[in-house]
Amino acid sequence: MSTEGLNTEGKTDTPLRGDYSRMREDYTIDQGWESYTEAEHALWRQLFTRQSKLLQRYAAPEFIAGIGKLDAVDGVPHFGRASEILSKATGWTLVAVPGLIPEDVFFTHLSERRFPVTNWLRKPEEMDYLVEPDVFHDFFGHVPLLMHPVFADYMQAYGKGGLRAMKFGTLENLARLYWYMVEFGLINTKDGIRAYGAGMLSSAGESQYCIDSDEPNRIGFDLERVMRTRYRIDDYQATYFVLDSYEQLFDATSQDFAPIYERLKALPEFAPDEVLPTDKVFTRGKGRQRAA
Ligand code: HBI
Ligand code: FE
Repeated sequence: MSTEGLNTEGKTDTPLRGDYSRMREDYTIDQGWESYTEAEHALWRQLFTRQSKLLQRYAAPEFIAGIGKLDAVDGVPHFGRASEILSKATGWTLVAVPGLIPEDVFFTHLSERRFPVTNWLRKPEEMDYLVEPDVFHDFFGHVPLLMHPVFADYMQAYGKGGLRAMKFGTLENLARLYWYMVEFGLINTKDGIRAYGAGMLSSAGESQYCIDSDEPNRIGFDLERVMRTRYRIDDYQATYFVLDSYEQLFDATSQDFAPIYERLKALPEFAPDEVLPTDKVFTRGKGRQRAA
């Protein structure tokens, strides 16, 4: 299986850092849990502790509930043991992968309730930012919400939708849905807007930024609006989209996308920082004040 041209999550053809030499046909590998060093387990605990301190203030309650049941505090989690907990909750299991995998392989796993989790951990100097998702991003960021029945159903529906989108050649629209609503999604709660997206909750900076900062827009979720909005991969988001409920996301993704794709092909795309007159605006940002 080749990995060249593996352009995923907006990444260009930078060489992938995982070991793809031993993977199976479906890109899965053995996690190699026995090979993690004590230094890696200590780095995991450091990352886990830092993010956990932020959850009460910034994370959605369903995320907090999920991570609390996954027994991942003491070190890099064992995917087999975590899968036993996860499968009892929602029928999902985790499969170890060497890193980013082709879209069709990724969608196939999701459509069969398997979540691919990278097996390598970042280096200490990458505490605050790394280019490719590592085991901390994938596990701490993505797995807690797979414990939530409605979000778990959404992720399977997303995988099935992805396989269909590839037939229509409309992957870009669906990748935006994943980016904005799986990696960087917000949800409105009785205590205010909270973060549930994997990309923000695995990042100390963005967990706080997405809630506290007056720079970004926060706009009510609308499927076609999200599918038409470009995103950037190398900075905090200019716009975050806000769910009323996870059911809203599941319902939006359970419909037939074909007519939507037809409509979208004829319509213009939006820049990441645009605000439309038709938007349900929670906050209109003042824009990114990048350090000069
Ligand atoms: N591969 N391992 C892994 N993890 C991802 O999150 C992932 C991927 N490949 C493709 C991909 N995400 C994105 O292109 C999604 O939009 C499909
Ligand atoms: Fe991710």
